Amino acid sequence: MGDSSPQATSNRESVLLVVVLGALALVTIGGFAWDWRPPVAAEEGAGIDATITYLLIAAGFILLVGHAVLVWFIWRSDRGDQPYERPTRRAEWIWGIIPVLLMLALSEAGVLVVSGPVWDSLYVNKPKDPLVVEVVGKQFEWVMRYPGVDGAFGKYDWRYVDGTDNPLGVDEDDDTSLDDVIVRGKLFVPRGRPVIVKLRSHDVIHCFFVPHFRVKQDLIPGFPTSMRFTATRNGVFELVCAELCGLGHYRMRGEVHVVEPAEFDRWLAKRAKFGG
Ligand SMILES: [Cu+2]
Repeated sequence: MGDSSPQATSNRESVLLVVVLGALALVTIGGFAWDWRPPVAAEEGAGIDATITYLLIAAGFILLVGHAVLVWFIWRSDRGDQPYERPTRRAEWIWGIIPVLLMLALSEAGVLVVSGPVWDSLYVNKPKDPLVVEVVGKQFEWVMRYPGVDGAFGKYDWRYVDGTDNPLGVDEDDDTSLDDVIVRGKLFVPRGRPVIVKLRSHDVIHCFFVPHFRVKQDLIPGFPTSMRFTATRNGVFELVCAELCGLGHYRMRGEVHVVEPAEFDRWLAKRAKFGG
């Protein structure tokens, strides 16, 4: 028969705890080693990646240190059947506050410092000569609209929506809409030029997600919003809806085509205008 004294049982439990927490630590470290992100294809991507990496390392560090301290405390306070001695009130306060301050510095202040520059480039600084394009999410497709040479988008109204000829409900009596260009499923953008994407939803909540650009923005019905990116590599990138939006959610995919600026101009000029 094995030793079944309280001391031996609690030692066995401590060993088991160390094994479980050790396995957890290995999984955490493995998560860092495996690079699951697709290669970046937008200027802002590097800053967003830095923020994600920082958060993972900070959270992983806190997890590992927290568990190491936990194991140490359990080990240290394992006195068999001796009564528990409560530390002083002062010691409890000090050792309660120090981790809180450390976590605040790591998670809040650290993120502000690391993500500050990319936040500015996404939300504060005005981009130079941006291309403005409208992207509308609807069950279950992406519809893009370019403003044409006048640089203005025509008005739209839900009463004019027609699934085949006018998916966005653009008002044909508005002169600024005549040169608008509407494209379904494919977003063409020039390489190296900032793109402002005006986003709105036609029906339910969707989410504009281009993994290679590290951009993801929800589209809430009734609340038009916008986001921006500057593509750095030519190619075709996946555009997906990252918000469960109905039975056809899985097929709500599009393509982002990044091409040279001259090629983009040629492509846009060849598209049919809304006014015919
Ligand atoms: Cu969707």
